[in-house]
Amino acid sequence: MAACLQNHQGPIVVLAHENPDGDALGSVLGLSRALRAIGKSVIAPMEVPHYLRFVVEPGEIVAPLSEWPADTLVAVLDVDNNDPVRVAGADLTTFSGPVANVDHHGTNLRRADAGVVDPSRPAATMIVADVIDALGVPWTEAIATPLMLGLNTDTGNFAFESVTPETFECAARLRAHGARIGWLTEQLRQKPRSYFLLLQEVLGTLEFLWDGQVVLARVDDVMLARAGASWEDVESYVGLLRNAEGSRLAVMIKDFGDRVKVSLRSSGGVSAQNIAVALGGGGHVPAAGATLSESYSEARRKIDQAVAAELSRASASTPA
Ligand SMILES: [Mn+2]
Repeated sequence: MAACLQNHQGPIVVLAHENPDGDALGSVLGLSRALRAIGKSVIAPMEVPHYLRFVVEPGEIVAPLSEWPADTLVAVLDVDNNDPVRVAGADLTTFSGPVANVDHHGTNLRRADAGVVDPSRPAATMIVADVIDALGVPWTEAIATPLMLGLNTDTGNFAFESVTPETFECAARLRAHGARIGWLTEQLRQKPRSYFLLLQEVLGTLEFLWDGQVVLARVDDVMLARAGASWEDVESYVGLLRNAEGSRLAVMIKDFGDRVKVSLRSSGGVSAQNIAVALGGGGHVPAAGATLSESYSEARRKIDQAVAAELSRASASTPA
């Protein structure tokens, strides 16, 4: 991977997955800064979400590309290059040059001209750190900080089961190189005023169902308008609901009028995935979602049915 980047003389376009998170942006910034430090011409196109803009320096991220510069090498980070629909920043299906890939998703098909795919790493930035070592780029705080951002966000602040001893070793290394972990944490905790104003609206819809096993809330664009909020503000609410003591299922419903989108988080033997699948959606056992093309009241009836079915399945298979 390092040799491929090192030997390429033309521009290097660095891409990550759609709906970029801290690991996607951290990987792109860390690798871009390292490659620029050794004189490479780097183009990093991405639509950076509002809550991550604090870490981006002016000019280093550009708008999505509409055409490919001549003699380009593409480095695809934190997503499989064989899944071009999920790759954002440029249309990879129209690219015929060399592609390098760094990813930590187990589903990666491992077909690239160069690459490192390691699902044992809880963040892609851990692999990028190894690539930077192999490139021999001198470490700086500006390179270490975005890599720490990826570690921090993909491990839920070093709190998930995916954290390994190597995760802490990598964090220690980045910290030794000056990674600003306190600043990152402080910035990531900041929420815009609209987040709180919308939360106030959403909490007004809160329902504790099934003796508190299910926590449900709803949001629509009237609430959004009153709070001056965007749909991005809604994303973290389902994670807040799942912290309700005694709950096994959090349900966040986005009501778009003619359709609804349901986000589900489950624990304690309940499968969010089963409910999502019953509603025509999908996802993982602890986190899943579905979109229903009907009004809230129609959709709500189906959601309640699917929840009831899953709760009775879960209590039958896991005796209290
Ligand atoms: Mn990741």
